[in-house]
Amino acid sequence: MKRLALCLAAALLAGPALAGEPISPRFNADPSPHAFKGGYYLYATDDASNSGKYWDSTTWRLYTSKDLKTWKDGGAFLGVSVFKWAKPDAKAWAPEAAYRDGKYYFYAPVGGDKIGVAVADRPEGPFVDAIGAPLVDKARDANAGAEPIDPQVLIDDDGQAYMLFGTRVPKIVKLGKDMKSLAGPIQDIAVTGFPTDDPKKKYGEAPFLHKRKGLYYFSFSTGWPGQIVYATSKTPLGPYAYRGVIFDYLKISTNHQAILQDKGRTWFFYHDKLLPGGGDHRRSIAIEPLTHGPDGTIIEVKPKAAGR
Ligand code: FUB
Repeated sequence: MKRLALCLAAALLAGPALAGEPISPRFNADPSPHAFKGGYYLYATDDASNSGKYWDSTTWRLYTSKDLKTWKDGGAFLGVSVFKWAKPDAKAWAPEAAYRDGKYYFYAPVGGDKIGVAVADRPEGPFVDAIGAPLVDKARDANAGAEPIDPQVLIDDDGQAYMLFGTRVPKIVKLGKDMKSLAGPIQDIAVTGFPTDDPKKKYGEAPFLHKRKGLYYFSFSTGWPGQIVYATSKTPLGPYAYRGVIFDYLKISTNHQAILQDKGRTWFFYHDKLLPGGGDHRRSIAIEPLTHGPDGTIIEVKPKAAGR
């Protein structure tokens, strides 16, 4: 028994296998995966340093990998303290990162009402506040919505960057070429064609936009608890037409996905209650392959991970 426990611990420390196993023995959530500099960088909410009763961590975590299988813990690489305008105990929620013109940008939801942007020369930092003020501020910006959180950035093929964010009403805004300014109004994203027989099918949080074969895929969680569903459009600003479910409800209150396209393959990142002691505020990130049908439909992801 002791030997089995030791083997399990060693396997976790050595790095989990792909397909549904937690990427780390440490709690983490809200994946933001990127292929940067020939490696993989996964930015995350820190679920190990919160109170266990709420998502009140004030730092973000970074994990790196060469193969998506073995992940190295890069630690608490950044905290809300980098933003001098943030309260010291402001909660650090689902982050995002992007690369442009030799710089790495980190989009940080701070305190539930602001999104900051930090910049670095390397994906692991050190990051500094890029503008000395929030990029989005609920109290300052028209149509920022009730809760400007969960930023996600897509740089389109024509170079235009879009940032999505928001709870209950999805928002999208063009970013300037500098990646640290808004280049237009914050707009609501319209989704049409939700199934009328299921009132729970509506936008909740975790907006994510990816593009495949010229089609824009907008995925999101339907709420608390939430399914991950998706809608498509031929234009980034929408309107989007509902297409179906990517990932079913979890036995925890939040569901939050990210999609990574790299080297001809597509990966679905999510969090769930996967480690002993896991739960609503003690989540773990895992990865599954994502596949499409011949018509572009996304095939629902059904992980076989431990704990399911
Ligand atoms: O981690 C805190 C919040 O939980 C995130 O911002 C949401 O997307 C949900 O996953």
